[in-house]
Amino acid sequence: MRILVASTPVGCLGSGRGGGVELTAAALVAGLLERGHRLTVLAGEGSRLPPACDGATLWCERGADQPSWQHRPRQAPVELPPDALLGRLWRRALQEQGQFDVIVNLAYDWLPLWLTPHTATPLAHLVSMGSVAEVMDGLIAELARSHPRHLAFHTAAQAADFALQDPPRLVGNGFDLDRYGFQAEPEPLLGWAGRIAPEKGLEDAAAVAAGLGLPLAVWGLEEDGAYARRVEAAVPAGTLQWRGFLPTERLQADLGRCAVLLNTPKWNEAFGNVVVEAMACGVPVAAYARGGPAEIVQEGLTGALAVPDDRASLAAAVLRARQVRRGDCRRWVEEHCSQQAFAARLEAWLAELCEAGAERR
Ligand code: HBI
Repeated sequence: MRILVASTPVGCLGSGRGGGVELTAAALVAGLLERGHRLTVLAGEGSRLPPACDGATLWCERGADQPSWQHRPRQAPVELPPDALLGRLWRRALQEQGQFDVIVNLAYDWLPLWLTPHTATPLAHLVSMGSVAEVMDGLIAELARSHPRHLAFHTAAQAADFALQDPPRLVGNGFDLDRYGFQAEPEPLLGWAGRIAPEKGLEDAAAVAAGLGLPLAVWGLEEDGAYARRVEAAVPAGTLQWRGFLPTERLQADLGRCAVLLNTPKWNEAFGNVVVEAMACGVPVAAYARGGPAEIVQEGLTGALAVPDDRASLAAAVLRARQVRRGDCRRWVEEHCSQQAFAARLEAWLAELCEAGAERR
């Protein structure tokens, strides 16, 4: 198929500002290229794709980032900044749609979803988050009724946030596992990775690490500096080791040295990429039983699940996770989250959508 992938209007690909959707975009493009499809990526100016995506065409548009829905009140209206990147991305997608069999949308935004009944080329929306805004909840519920084939989600926990009539199309996520090295022998070090912002719950991981007397290495883009300072002030000096936002190659080399990764989402994390990245390096995960991570962490096999927001439960989960065989973590990811498995699920979704479209015409 000739596939156009319209990216998120929050940051450009490779900046880290787009969060998990950047990894998803890379795996989606590389995985579908491997299956012989023709890929074009439409993204913000300055976007870069990893080498595995070299076979794809990259179109870039300039413009102002969309404000992230994660940092807006739930009742916030849809806003378009002056010179909006989102408007430019979708002007270009509509202009060029005739060249493509399907357009895959990765933006969690009103405009692309609203356009679904009005395009000649079918739009396929991979919803990247759980419920974060009422206006988006309403539009997703409406689309689930009128155009159910056009929606896919990463996990059942994420899809359960929305009023869907039919069982949701779940595509999980995918990773280029060649980029992650398995490390059999850990150091007495705990790990935490993610955007450093309140919805990610770093304060709980810091408290548990301090309680266990182990250092906590922290990777991720410091989105909220004041929050980071508050977390650091609440634990003994030396507990936290700030490692910054690292490109995958360096992240996985560091991450793999951890005994356990702690995952502490305070929101309904749609998937939880860092959980899979850690397991790909052989690192078991102690996670709150909430959102996507609760479907990825297999209790006793790849890690341990804790009662959400309960630090004592999380500490106990860390001790159970340390007993897990690290090879089982890597094997589970190879079986469920490889780029190849993800691309096969995506192809099935897109092919069915295109066939349905063909019938309708
Ligand atoms: N906000 N408006 C908007 N649009 C997006 O595409 C978007 C977002 N916030 C976060 C986000 N995408 C990605 O970080 C997801 O991977 C979570």
